[in-house]
Amino acid sequence: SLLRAPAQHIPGYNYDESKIAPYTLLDPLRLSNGAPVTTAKQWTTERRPEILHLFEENVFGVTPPAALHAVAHARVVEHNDHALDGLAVREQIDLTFESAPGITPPAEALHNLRILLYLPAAAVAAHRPIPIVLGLNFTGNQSVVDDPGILPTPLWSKPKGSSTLLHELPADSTRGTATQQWQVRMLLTHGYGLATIYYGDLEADFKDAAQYSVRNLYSTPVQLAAPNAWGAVGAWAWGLSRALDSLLVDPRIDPNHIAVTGHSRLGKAADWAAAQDPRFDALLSTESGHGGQSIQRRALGETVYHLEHSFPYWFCPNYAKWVGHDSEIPADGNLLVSLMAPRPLYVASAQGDEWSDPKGEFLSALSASRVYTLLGKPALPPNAQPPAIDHPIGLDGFVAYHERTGKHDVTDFDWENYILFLDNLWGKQTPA
Ligand code: GTR
Repeated sequence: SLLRAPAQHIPGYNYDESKIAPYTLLDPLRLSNGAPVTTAKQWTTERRPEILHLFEENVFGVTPPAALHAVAHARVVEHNDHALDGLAVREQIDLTFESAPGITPPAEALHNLRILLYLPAAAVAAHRPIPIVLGLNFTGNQSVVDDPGILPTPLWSKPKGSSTLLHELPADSTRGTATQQWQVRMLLTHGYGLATIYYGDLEADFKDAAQYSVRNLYSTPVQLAAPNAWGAVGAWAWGLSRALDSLLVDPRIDPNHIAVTGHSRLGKAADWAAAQDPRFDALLSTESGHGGQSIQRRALGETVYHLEHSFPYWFCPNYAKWVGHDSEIPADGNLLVSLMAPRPLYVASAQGDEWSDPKGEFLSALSASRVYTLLGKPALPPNAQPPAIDHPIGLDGFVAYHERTGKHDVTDFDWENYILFLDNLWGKQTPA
């Protein structure tokens, strides 16, 4: 099923470092005309836009201007001052999107996004500005913590052997099933709020489900077929920015301390959201892998072929050009994470997730660190080596990395270190 972690070791793919064909990393500090980038201004005005454009044209597609100017109506549908035994203020907010002028979306197109927001009750009472972690969830808002007050919204599924997509309210038994992956109580007790949205509110994660996507509110079918049209990752990333719009106008929230997080395909969405939208103040990305933070030209584990074969709708049509040409892709993971600079970046890997190539993710963090250094922020030193398992590095700077024990997943270890990293940068929050 969709919720199952991918096979840890799929035969037919290379997992042997010694069998990687010689490769040269793309250089975040060299313009495509070959000129070196030596000043912060050159980075910001020349190289950064160039890299963003490479990702729009080759990987994720262009988020259309009409979508960036989306009109949304916000409505608080639920509010509770004593959620989670008094630990939290809980709020559930609906954003309803209008389609762009001149566009008539199919009747089935989605246009409602439900934000679940938890704020530490003590910080709200003390009027302290609250830092927030925002992320897309796989299994519905009701799954992130065992809280009967969470209003469930319909989830997408496709029963085995059927070709019909279902969009149905989840069973009560699914409440809190992703507690480990979200660690809501840990965040709250450390003074952080959590905002989360269900990715299926934006686009169903299935082949041939494009008619339901919010993309239809801003792009015509002809526009969606363009070689550089946005795909599902673009839609999910866009949704993160719309949730951010609503967090930024909430007077309880610290507008300068909003981190975005995501795991795996939703890590790719978080990477792409943070790359495009400088209002995200930090990126905490767990195992976003190939098409995310891994180095595609290493082709260790997942390949463009696999991504394009299984999930063509995640990317722009142009991405198919790189099938079998992993080593030539002009927009690679190290360039994607460099777009975070100079904002805090945490790259998290897992030892049992060879499919996403932990070393490739490390090399991306290391390569992007050069940009942070140019911009005057402490990051990984050029001679840094992949750290020992379960030993994060860079927690005292702007670029951190770890490879933890365990499989493709999000664990309390990931969250403990995300919190340490943010505490070091943003100041330790008063405990709840
Ligand atoms: C896998 C995909 C990975 C990753 C993962 C996930 O099947 O190959 O790139 O995104 O799904 O989202 O769990």
